Amino acid sequence: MPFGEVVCGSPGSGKSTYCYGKYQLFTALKRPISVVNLDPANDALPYPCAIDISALITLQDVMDKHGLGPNGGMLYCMEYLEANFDWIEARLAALGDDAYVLFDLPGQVELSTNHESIKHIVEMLTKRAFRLAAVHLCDAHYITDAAKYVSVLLLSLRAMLQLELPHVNVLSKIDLIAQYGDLDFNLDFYTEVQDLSYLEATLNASAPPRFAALNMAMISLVEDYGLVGFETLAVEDKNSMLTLMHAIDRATGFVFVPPPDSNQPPDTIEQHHAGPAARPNTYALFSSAIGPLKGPGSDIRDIQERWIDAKEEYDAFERREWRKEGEMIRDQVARSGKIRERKMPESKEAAKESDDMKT
Ligand SMILES: Nc1nc2c(ncn2[C@@H]2O[C@H](COP(=O)(O)OP(=O)(O)O)[C@@H](O)[C@H]2O)c(=O)[nH]1
Ligand SMILES: [Mg+2]
Repeated sequence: MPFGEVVCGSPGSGKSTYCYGKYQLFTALKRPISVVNLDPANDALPYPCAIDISALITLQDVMDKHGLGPNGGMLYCMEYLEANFDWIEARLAALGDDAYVLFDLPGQVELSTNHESIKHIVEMLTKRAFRLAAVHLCDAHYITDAAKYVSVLLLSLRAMLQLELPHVNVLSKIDLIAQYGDLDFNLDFYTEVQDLSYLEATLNASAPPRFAALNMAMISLVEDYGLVGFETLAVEDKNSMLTLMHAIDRATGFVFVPPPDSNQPPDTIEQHHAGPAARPNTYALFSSAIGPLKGPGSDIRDIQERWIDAKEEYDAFERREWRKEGEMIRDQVARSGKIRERKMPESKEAAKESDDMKT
């Protein structure tokens, strides 16, 4: 049973960078991963791409052939992909049952909020036993302005209702948040979306009074659903990537899949002969799935400290650690170079000896 993520979000929210970051992380963790580029306008892909929509259709060709602009062309490409679903289906099947697939979507917001093609493609994948989660990236700088924050909440809610997948909303580029000045509230206010009525004063100050009631109605709508919450992401930070990975593994159900070499209590893994993704793991049901997320950066207060309250101290600490690591690697390289030098004369002598033997 393949697992995967539908990575969506507005242009520039960091989707392709995230896919590359996750590719590197999973490769280091020795977890399988394949990235599928579904953005026909993506011409410089940062990651090694398993399937690329450009092999089927490109935005430029569509625009030239049908006289469409970039937005209309993009919708055409998605409809074309939907109509040719067998093209992508065959390529996904070739990745195998234990694949983990990231779908890098185009940034046009309507694709994940009201256009039907992506929704239908997702439905067809789910029917073919794909266990998917939507990972919706929103640039964290929007939370610095109350009105923009409300629009991000509505956008996230709309994407959740449209895609009908387990959904993980993410405030991306959290490492840059301190650049935009002080936040009105602590980070947990924005990520937990608990009591939005506190935004009233700020919203009313920034908009004409007749919009006040509308703003408050929208806020209470989001609160009533109680669905929207956010994880955070700084793509270069390992702890941040790992915490997000755990949250997504819960959403997709991957937490129930034991790693191949895992040391589980006896009789908790059934069907030992089956591939890892096909074995139910009773132990994980009780241990990992319902327990709190653990590890550095899994508490939002840690993230507040890392990226807002004490960013400079942490940055300086990390720079020192990197320097130490760099020096260690340099020493190791120098030492192994010396060892090789010592070995070289021996091997020359050995070569001379064997020449003598031949003559
Ligand atoms: N500082 C920082 N920059 C990021 C992060 N993620 C993405 N970016 C930058 O944001 C820009 C847009 O990213 P990209 O992945 O192309 O966005 P996409 O249009 O959603 O695919 C690029 O310049 C990235 O380097 C992050 O976590 N931190
Ligand atoms: Mg992109």
